Amino acid sequence: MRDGASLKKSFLEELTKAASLTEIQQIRVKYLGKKGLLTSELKTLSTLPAEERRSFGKLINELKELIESEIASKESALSQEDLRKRLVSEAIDITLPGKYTPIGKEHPINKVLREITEIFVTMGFGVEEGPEVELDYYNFEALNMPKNHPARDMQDTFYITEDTVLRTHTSPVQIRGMEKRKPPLRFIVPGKVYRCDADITHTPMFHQVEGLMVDTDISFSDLKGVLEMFIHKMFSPETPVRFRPSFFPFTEPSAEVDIGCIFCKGGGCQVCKGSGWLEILGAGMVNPRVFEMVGYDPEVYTGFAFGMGVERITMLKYSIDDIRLFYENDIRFLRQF
Ligand code: FA5
Repeated sequence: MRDGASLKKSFLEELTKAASLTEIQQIRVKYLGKKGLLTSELKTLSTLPAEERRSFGKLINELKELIESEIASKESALSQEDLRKRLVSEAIDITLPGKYTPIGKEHPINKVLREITEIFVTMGFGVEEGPEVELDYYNFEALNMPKNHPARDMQDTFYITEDTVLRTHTSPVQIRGMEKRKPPLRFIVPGKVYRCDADITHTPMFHQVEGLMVDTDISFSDLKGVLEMFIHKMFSPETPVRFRPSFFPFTEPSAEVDIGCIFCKGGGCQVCKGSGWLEILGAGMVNPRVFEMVGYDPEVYTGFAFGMGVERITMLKYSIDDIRLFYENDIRFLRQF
């Protein structure tokens, strides 16, 4: 090496070519590392005649300083360049208009389901769920509708197999709930149900909320009290309520419950077909046959049950005249609630 010129030359050439911090690091190791070129030269110092040592040592030191300072300035130049490139590529144009991300809303049916649930929960009712693909036994048989019972025709059923259906109502969860525990009990069942049915007031999938209360001394007046309280909270405290005799195989006696037409206030209009009343749910005292099916003694226990259509209640609450609007997913319609 002696004058260090060739080492300096090759170092400077390599450094000029280096395009990344990693390459610079490799050059540093090559020259200044433990086994680096300059380090090996330094090791030869002790073998030199005394008169040469001083000047050679000086040369090595100068080279070392040069290499270090060249590397440092190249490193800083590269980082600056890096930063400049990043600033350009990540630049944000703050004058561009913002991107609009629409915020979703709760579906009106879910909103009303939640409101119904909250009202019953404040009255001490629990909340139960059951399967939507249901056994014929729970959907019909245990509800006092044996095979070939004419009442089965009241609901147009989607059959999956001979013994499995898409549940046509939430009433099978009455049976499942009673099988699970002993009275006293009171719960509601919000959920989806299915019927082969479609027009402006019917859809193949809709929602019901079932209610069941069983104890040793439940009477029809308890049913009236609970439902009146629910209707007054759901609509308004002045809403008139009427119970009309009806028939369901799983309740006896049975009733259909009407509220005073909220459109014409009872005067008679197209919606209530001139009657001044609108039907909102079916209800009744639990048929003793149903208690027998779940092993409750009908001599000891009485109870009431009811089932309401959630779409129907939502349509009345918000004056909507076509049930299909709920399921067309027109955002302009859904945003209104
Ligand atoms: C029943 O489903 C009984 N399980 C209700 C019941 C429960 C009675 C407990 C007694 C004791 P119904 O078939 O009437 O009853 O249906 C109840 C409500 O569901 C109806 O008042 C109506 O609001 C709604 N409904 C029925 N079919 C459809 C449909 N295709 N689309 C939307 N709503 C419907």
